[in-house]
Amino acid sequence: MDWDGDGLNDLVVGQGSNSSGSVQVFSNNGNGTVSDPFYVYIESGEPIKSSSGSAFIQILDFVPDGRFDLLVGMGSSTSSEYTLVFENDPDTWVPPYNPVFLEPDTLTSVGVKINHGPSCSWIGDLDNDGFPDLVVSDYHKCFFFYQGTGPMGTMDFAEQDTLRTPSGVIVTGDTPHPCLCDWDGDGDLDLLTGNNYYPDTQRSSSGIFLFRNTIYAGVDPQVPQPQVQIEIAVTSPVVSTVEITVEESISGPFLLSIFSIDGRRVYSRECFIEGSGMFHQQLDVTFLPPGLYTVVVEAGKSTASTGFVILP
Ligand SMILES: [Ca+2]
Ligand SMILES: [Ca+2]
Ligand SMILES: [Ca+2]
Ligand SMILES: [Ca+2]
Repeated sequence: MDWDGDGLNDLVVGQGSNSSGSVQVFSNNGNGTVSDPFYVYIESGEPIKSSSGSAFIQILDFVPDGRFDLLVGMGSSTSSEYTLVFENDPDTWVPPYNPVFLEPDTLTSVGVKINHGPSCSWIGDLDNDGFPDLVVSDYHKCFFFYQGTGPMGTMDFAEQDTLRTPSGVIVTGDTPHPCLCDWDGDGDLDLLTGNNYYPDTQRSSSGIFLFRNTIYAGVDPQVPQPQVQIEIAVTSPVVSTVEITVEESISGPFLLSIFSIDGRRVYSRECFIEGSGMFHQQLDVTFLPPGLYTVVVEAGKSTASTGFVILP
C-alpha cells in the first residue's frame, strides 16, 4: 500500500520478536529497493509497540474519512493484549505524508474489551449483513468471530462466537493469522490463514489454508443428503377415496401433494415414514371435482409421482 502518498507502494509490516512487537514501514525508493525500516508513531511521540511478542496489523479506513487507520492486535501467548484501533491523525495528513496516529481505542464485545493473547485480528463483513465483523485468533488455534453491530467505525461488537465449517469448529495450527478476502471472487469474504505450526507436530510444520465462505460460493453449506429411493402406489380410478402407499429407503419426513391437471396444488400434507419404511393412507377426495390428478412425494432432494382418476 502507498503509505506516504507518493504513488509508489510501500511495505508495511507488523513485526514480532521475542522481546517486542512493532509496526514498521519500508518505503519504496522507486528503483527496485526499499528504505531501511522506520517505526510508526502515535502523536505522543511513542512508536506503536507491544510489550512482548508480536504486532498483527490490518490497514483499513476504520473511522471512515479517507485516511487509512491501523488495526493492531498485540501480545504473545504469555500475555493478553487487546485489539486496538489507531486512527490516523488528521494533522499529519498533508503531503508529503508521514502518517502519525492518535492514541488507540480498544475494540469491545458487548462493552467488554476484546482480549486475546496474542490478538491476531482482521475486520471484514464476513456474514454479508452490511456491518463489518471482527475475526480474532490466538494460541487456541481457532477463530473467534465477533459480529458487527453497526457500520464501519463501530467500536463495539456482538458476543464472541467461533468460526466453523459444516463439519465443526475450524482448528488450525498455533497462532493462525486471519485474513478476510474474496479469494474466489464470488462476492463474499473467504478466510485465508497461515499458522506457525501444527499442535501435533510442533515446530516442524506450518501451512496456509483457505476456508471458502458458503454465502455465495458454489459450496453446499449443508451436509450432503443421501439419495432417497421412493416407491409410490395409488388406486385408480376412484370415486370418493384414494388409497396412497409410499415406500422409502430412508425413514423420515416427506411432503405429500396432489396436483390438478392444470398444475394447481390442491392438497398438501407433511407426512412421516416410520422405521417400517412404509406409509399408508386412505384419503377422502370428495372435496375434488372429477378429473385426472397427480400425486407427488418429495423427500430431501428426491421426488416420485403417479397419477389417478376421480370418476364422476
Ligand atoms: Ca509510497
Ligand atoms: Ca480513517
Ligand atoms: Ca457482518
Ligand atoms: Ca468468496
